[in-house]
Amino acid sequence: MRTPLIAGNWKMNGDLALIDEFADALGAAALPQGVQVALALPFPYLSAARERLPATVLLGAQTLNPAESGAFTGEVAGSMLKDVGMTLVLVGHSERRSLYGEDDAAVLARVNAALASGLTPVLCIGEALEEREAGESERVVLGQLEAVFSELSAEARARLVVAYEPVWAIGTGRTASPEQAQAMHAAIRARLGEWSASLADAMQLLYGGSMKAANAAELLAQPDIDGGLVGGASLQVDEFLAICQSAG
Ligand code: G2H
Repeated sequence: MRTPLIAGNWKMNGDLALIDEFADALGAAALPQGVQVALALPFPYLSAARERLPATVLLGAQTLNPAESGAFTGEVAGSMLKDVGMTLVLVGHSERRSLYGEDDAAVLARVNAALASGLTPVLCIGEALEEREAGESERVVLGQLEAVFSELSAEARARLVVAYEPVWAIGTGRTASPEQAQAMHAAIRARLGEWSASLADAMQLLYGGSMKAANAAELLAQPDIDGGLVGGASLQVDEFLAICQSAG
């Protein structure tokens, strides 16, 4: 059985007051047994969040630079994230791909940097609306998966988490139906199975794209959906906790 994982992605939102709100609520509320809970936060808040949030809440960043160190003004290395207690990092989020030009090669370099620093890369893949409408969804999504997985060793592949985030459902309020999401998750798992049955069996596959308390249970009930990558709804602690409860 795969452990469910609910990961909040605050994007460029939040402040210290919100971290304190989460610290109070996540400390007091019994998080559901057997559910991993994680938050991917803006860089400036990572250390404070690690100090204030319970150790059971995994923390991470939303991107990293592929280099180990050096003259890369404004950038952050994986080792720095590790140094301040991070356990995971998002890689290849569609906003990084579309707004900052991160192509498959850039995504692979970041996955490798995360792995080299001992972080869990949460690899985000997903198709745009035009690609879905053209019947290209599976080709695009599996292509993004292959661009990374085909370059990794068997040992490295097993250390990733994959998040399927249809771009047309991100921040739009438009969610993939449970059937649409399940179909793509099943296709991703089947492709992973071509590398290794045990890899496919163990891989945590998250759904992302306007997941909220009202639709989480139905999505999470799908056999190949093991959790969620939650954007907007992760900024309200009650909403986020309700999603975590639905995963239990
Ligand atoms: C997809 C998701 C979280 P939202 O980007 O990564 O955001 O839940 O706001 O659609």
